[in-house]
Amino acid sequence: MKKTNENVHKLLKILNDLEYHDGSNLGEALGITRAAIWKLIKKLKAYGIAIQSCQSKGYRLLKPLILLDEKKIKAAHNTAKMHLEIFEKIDSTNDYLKKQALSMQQIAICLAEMQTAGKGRLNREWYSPFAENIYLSLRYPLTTDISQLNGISLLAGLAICKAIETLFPMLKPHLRVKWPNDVWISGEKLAGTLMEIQAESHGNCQIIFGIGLNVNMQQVPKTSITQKWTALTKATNTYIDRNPLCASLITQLIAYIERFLNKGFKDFQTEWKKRDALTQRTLRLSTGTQDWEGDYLGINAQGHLLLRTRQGKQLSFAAGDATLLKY
Ligand code: BT5
Repeated sequence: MKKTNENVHKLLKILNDLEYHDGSNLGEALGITRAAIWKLIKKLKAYGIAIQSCQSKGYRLLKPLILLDEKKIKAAHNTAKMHLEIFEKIDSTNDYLKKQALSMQQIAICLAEMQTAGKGRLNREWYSPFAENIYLSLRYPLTTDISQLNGISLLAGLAICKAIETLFPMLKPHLRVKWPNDVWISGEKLAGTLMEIQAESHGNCQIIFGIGLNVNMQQVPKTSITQKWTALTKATNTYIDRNPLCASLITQLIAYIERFLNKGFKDFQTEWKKRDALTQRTLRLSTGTQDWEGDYLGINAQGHLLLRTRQGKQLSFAAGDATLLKY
């Protein structure tokens, strides 16, 4: 686990013009040796960054690459209330916040350029390549009793949609939430969320929202993602600076949590319905121990999924995986 090296920031700022830069000139600009530049380049290549090396001309970045930048992300927020950390490489941003014992009064945010053990639900893997996507966790201290938090995990997907459409209004008609924790564009997974709760002995609890949002990812090794996926770059046809998006995600997530604390999940039901990817679909619901098939009837005021089975029985589920069936 380490914070992003300042020299990596400086080097990429120069290479972002996609022109060749000679090792000695780069060394001069950064105040380090040519050998140190070579080492940085080697590290970036090992992270999967496409850099062309040419003995006579130097180094050239093949695609633009803007790193996460604390100043840009913080500029949009009241930072007194917030503790923000950005890592170059970490196991899991959610796990990091779970291990930290920060003041209960502060909202804590952890971002990383890459995760080596990014996780989904039920210990599934979250594929997290370097500097392509957003891996963000936000911890929010609560004094609410856990029994009052029904449905809160569904907020993250709604907040992601809102954050994206604020910056990319043309995507609004295409963004969908898929119960319980996905954001989809055209039936492909754009983002996944993982909510974890830690209860404290004196009745307080910490809630950690983890967001994995595909931004500039274009290709993945064959076996790393086991379902259809997409990324914002595909939907917008541009390279996207992740910094304004991170700021927007933080703003919206905090706003949605605070609205939930004031009004409860009921207040989000209409919004969920508008964005629901499962409306009028037939699906298979797997709980891990059993599978059910039937018609989707929406979600209830607790955020539970409602299903009418083929036998006409109505069931509600607090957790599970939903798969669309084509009939
Ligand atoms: C999720 O789980 O969708 C929750 C993902 C949460 C990831 C964030 S990243 C920041 C924070 N820190 C963490 O360690 N985690 C959170 P689930 O519904 O179980 O979906 C997992 C499945 O999604 C995998 O089995 C793959 O099929 C698929 N998947 C993995 N990586 C993906 C990616 N980058 N894009 C789309 N799908 C992916």
